[in-house]
Amino acid sequence: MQYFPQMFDETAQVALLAAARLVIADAPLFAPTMPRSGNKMSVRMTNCGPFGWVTDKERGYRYQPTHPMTGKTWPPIPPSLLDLWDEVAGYPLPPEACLINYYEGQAKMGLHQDKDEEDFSAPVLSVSLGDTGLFRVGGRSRQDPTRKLELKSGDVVVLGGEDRLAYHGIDRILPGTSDLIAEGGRLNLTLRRVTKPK
Ligand code: MD6
Ligand code: FE
Repeated sequence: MQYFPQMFDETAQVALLAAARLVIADAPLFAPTMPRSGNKMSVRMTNCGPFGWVTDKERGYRYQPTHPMTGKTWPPIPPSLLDLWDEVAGYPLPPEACLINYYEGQAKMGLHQDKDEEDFSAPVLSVSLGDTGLFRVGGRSRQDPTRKLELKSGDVVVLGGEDRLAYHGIDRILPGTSDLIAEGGRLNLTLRRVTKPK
């Protein structure tokens, strides 16, 4: 795992937030549900890029080229995120999906592995905006010990190599810790490769 605190300065955060708002205007945040149980996740999400990560009770976790509610293709990944990928991913092909998670209030993300991609040789890279998130990261077994990290607005995390399949999650957010997002809350944008290169 690599951690780059304050990779985006305030000006860059404002610009990335504006880009994220444009994505959300075209591809509205939706309330994902867990496979089988159908329980609602506490985050809302959307995507940009050729593929988006979605989940629902009937069909479970998957990537698909269209928004589950509008049926439209996802908007493109903002250029600043493609530049970030070129700078830190160390992978020759561009990201194919950018998942945008929005946390407000008590929202959290349980300990998980990102393993719905065909290719684990590419890292998964994330940018945080808005309120601080309490991130927890462990090892490749759910039982491995975990450590905590405060992800602040502008911070970047890369899970690659040995840690590509490390368990991680968000315990909670700290409301009121940033004034970047006027309505409060936290956005996390994760860039991924989805397909195996031929
Ligand atoms: C979050 N992040 O920060 C959740 N996944 O809200 C992730 O699930 C994540 O930060 C893969 C790589 C980096 C991440
Ligand atoms: Fe993840």
